[in-house]
Amino acid sequence: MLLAPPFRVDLQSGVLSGEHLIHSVRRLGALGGCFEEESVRAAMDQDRVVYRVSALMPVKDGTPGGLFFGTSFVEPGRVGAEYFMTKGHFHQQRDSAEYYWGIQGEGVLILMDEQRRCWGETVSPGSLHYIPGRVAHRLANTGEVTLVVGACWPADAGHDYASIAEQGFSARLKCVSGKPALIPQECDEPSP
Ligand code: S6P
Ligand code: ZN
Repeated sequence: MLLAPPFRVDLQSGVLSGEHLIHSVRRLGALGGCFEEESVRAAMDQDRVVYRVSALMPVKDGTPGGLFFGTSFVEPGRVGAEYFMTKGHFHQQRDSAEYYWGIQGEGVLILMDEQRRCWGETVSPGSLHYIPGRVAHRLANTGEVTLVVGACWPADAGHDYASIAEQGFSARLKCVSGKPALIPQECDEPSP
């Protein structure tokens, strides 16, 4: 017996279709404390969409052995010098890894380990990114069009947003002289 596929992904746009899809949207108004220049963010249009996520969740959230598949759409824009970006998270199950791949646009995947060492990988159509467990991750759009990125992660990974809300990432991605630069926010070694 041959069955039609229950889900589809448009390979050009990253748009998912089928059942078990969850759609979420994050607007500037829901991203208080995320960007360095909070007063600039607060003065902008709070309804402006920063990013959307579509996620295919064919099993219950938390199912061991299951997989989720998603597409993130991050809009172009900046808050001051800082590019529009996702909130970012560690996985609740710290060992859970994830794949990202670039579909459209230009951006940076900002990564930070538990020692708060931060680095970035440039994202572009066809780029493939393995995010190991115990590494927080966030996407920033450094281009002029919507950044579209695919993702696949364990259904029991969960999301720990609280650690990032409390401490943030140790570096911020800013536009410096017209180009993206990852600017450390902390000294590596506190002076004695
Ligand atoms: C899930 C995966 C992505 C993000 C999405 C939005 O593990 O990493 O689907 O959820 O990019 O980012 P955030 O930080 O708001 O969940
Ligand atoms: Zn994740």
